[in-house]
Amino acid sequence: MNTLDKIVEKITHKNVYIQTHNFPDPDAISSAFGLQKLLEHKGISSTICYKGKIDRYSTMRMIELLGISIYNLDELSKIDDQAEIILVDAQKGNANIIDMAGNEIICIDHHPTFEDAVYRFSDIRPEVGACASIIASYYFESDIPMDKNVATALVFGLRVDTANLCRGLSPLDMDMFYTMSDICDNKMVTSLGNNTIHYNELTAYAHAINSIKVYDDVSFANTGKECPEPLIATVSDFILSLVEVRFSIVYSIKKDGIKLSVRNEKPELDAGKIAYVALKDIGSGGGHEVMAGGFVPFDGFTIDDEEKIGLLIDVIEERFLDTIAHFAK
Ligand SMILES: [Mn+2]
Repeated sequence: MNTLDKIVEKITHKNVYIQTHNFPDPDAISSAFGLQKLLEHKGISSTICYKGKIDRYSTMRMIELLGISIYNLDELSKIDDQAEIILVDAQKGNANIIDMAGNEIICIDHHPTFEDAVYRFSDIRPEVGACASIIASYYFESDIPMDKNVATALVFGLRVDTANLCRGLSPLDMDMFYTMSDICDNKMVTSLGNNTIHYNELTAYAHAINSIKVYDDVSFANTGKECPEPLIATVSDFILSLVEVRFSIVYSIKKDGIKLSVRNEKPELDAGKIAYVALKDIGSGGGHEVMAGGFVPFDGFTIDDEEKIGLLIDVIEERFLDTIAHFAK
């Protein structure tokens, strides 16, 4: 019995929900789209849904060009408590996914598990670079033809999650990339990959470049007020590409606190641990060795109190530098 049959066997409804993590990225959306077509092949219809916003230009463009139907949970009518939900690129109980109405019966993901959850079926492979590769493998395993739009979406998702085949790449990712490159629209994949920055997003880069402070090889940069979360992360990737920077902390001042994105390329440091320790007691932080995030809420003041925010940023910087010095020993 192949994996798709095991999945189908656990579904009892005619229509299921495929839920991605909040603020879905190309990997999450292409995985959901690929799974939707597979289920369709088995006579099961599905609704792809998410919480939050899709605020990257290239992600929106992928959805439009490939004709992907995806719904914000806020625009869907009330969901039945008995609804069947398949989670993709996320796991139950994680901070990046809301608990929607219905039962999470199946989970397909490539993130490490932090909280144990029970599903009727799960395929969780943290060693794989993109969830899109797992979904792609179901097609070849079960000999179901993959259409061009699905291949294009999956290849784009795979490329984004593996930083163009340079980050966390597993043999499965390479295998799927190679196999799908014959099926997908390569010109469109290139175009989606080239057009990743929207004119409006340039201000976040400009703000970060103008505000950057570098201490040895650790940098702090501010993307400006109310910067969307995926963009803070992309700017942090960009800052890390500087030769002089090997540990990057990029932040944005949001309505109720400071949102941070951390990137690390020093093998002796762990970005997740450092963010966790540095922000403990004043906020929260955590993540992987190479990428992490955090949030520090305002304590009794608002986004307009420039002076208090300036002081809070000084505290955050000091805490990061102290924590890095502590772990570098
Ligand atoms: Mn992913």
